[in-house]
Amino acid sequence: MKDKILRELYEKKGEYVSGEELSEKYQVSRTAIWKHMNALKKEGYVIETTHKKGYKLIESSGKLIPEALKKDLNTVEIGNKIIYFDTIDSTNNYSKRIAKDAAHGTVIISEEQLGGRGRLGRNWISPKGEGIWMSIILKPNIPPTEGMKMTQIAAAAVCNAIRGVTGLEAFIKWPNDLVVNGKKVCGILTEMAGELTRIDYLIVGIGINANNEGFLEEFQHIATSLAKEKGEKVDRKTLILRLLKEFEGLYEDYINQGTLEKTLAIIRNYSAVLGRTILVIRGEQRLKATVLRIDEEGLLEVKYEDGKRELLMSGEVSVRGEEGYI
Ligand code: BT5
Repeated sequence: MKDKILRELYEKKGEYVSGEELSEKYQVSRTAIWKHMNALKKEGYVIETTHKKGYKLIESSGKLIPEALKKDLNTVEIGNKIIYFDTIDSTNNYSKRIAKDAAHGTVIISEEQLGGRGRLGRNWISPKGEGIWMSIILKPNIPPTEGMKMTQIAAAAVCNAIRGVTGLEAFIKWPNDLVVNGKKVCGILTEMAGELTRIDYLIVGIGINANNEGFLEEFQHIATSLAKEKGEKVDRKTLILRLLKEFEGLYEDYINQGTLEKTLAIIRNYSAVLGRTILVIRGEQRLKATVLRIDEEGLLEVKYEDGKRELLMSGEVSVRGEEGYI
């Protein structure tokens, strides 16, 4: 009920909504409406109340609720439907639960994840209200072998969005991280379901440390947030809107042209690894290598110390800097 009331207030933001009308529409008492309004105020919404006219939403609480986002969203398909949670296990897990029946482009956002996931069963720390924890459900007609390209499209879109909105110099640490000043600000987890020859759906999970203030001791040397690097808070809504727009542009380009050209241009231009010496990590094994190029499929070509060359696929390896994270 509280959500329904919030939606009503949003639709008429800046105008009064009468308590009486709400109570009739939803068949609840005016006292119940008043209690819900108080609960919303406690959550940070600024709601003006006058005895005669009713309730007026002045300011949202900075939460990423769909009504607030959709008002300014400038995409065709991505984000047409936005599902929002205050808290959830993981937006990727939730996406999996609904993906079969969900429309292409559905976006799932949560203020907090209690079981946020990274690759290979690793954890992703997702504190409440601080970051952008979201997933996009995609249903492209492409072979499963192409699925991993979505990670690169997402990385390029996040990179452009961070640069455009914050002015920070974000770089892409192949294949799925974004770094600012050598530390991780974003991770991407792409998951897929389907058969050998056909994708049922893809889920692109994106975690951005927007306004995180502190990190657990164990992550302090590898993780940072946009706010920490910029010295001021970042408007999460503006960043998401830009990200979805950038993502849709690059995605459509790939689907229509069949090439990753635009995405690759961004990935190469803002690469944190091209031309550098890195460590290639596969399970327990760590090998020093020089990064030669990112090929037309988005694979990373490296040259090991013994002269051998290899094309790395994104799913199988991690890369690190020789000394630090990158
Ligand atoms: C990733 O994995 O970087 C993918 C992260 C994807 C998170 C999004 S949030 C929305 C969606 N729903 C989910 O459940 N997941 C996606 P990986 O490359 O495996 O990196 C994971 C490692 O990053 C961890 O082992 C930590 O060392 C580190 N880490 C964990 N939380 C972090 C954070 N908030 N910021 C920076 N590093 C973090």
